[in-house]
Amino acid sequence: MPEFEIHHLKQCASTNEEAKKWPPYHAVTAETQTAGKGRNGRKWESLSGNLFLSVTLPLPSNAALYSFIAALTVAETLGFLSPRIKWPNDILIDGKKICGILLETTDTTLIIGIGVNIETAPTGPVLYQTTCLKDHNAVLSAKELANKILQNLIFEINLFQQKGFSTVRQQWLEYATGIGKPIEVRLPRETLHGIFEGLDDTGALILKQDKTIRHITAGDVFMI
Ligand code: BT5
Repeated sequence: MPEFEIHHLKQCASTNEEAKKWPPYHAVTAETQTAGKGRNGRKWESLSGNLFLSVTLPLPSNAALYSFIAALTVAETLGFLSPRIKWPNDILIDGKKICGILLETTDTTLIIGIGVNIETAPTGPVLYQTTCLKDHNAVLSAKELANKILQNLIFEINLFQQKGFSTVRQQWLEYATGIGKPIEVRLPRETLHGIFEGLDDTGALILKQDKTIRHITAGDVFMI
């Protein structure tokens, strides 16, 4: 897998949108985003001093699995802060969200967008409590962090391509929060409760309820 060619912008609407203009193996970073995106049309607060990074890869048939590869990559990169992963790909430190990841596709590319709070965590209304590297006295510039994430991403993708999802899944589970515990899963039309049993081989969350086992492919997880 080749190195990423990096493009740095002062400001843009969203690094994911900028990345869509490039072929595979390019990376876009920006100092600020004016329209940072989360999942399902949600907003990503994009204050200056934080990391906004999007990379392009050739569109794989198993694109959804890259969500776990990306989360594992960021968790490994922030390993010195004992991070946890909240399904599928939020990174938490002390139970607070420090990183969000958004996967998008075009006809030919997979875009992985990674936002890490370095200097500031938003204080407004958020789904989940937030934190930033500065809260943990971690001194790392956006550029240094981007370079480390890109290096680790190449490593994890190579590993995945050689060994398959089971290796990623196993490592992901070591970082996962809430395994074996009661959780709430908010879906667009219903809210489910159950025990978080693990991850199946497609990356779906296995939720054990009284009489059923459900495999959830999209939703927001909350610890109870
Ligand atoms: C995500 O969505 O967590 C994916 C965020 C991806 C952001 C990156 S930045 C680079 C690239 N360019 C983009 O435009 N996007 C990607 P989701 O799971 O839907 O979480 C969004 C929710 O997190 C919001 O509704 C808020 O509640 C909360 N939130 C917003 N900004 C945040 C921040 N900076 N830190 C922590 N939580 C935040």
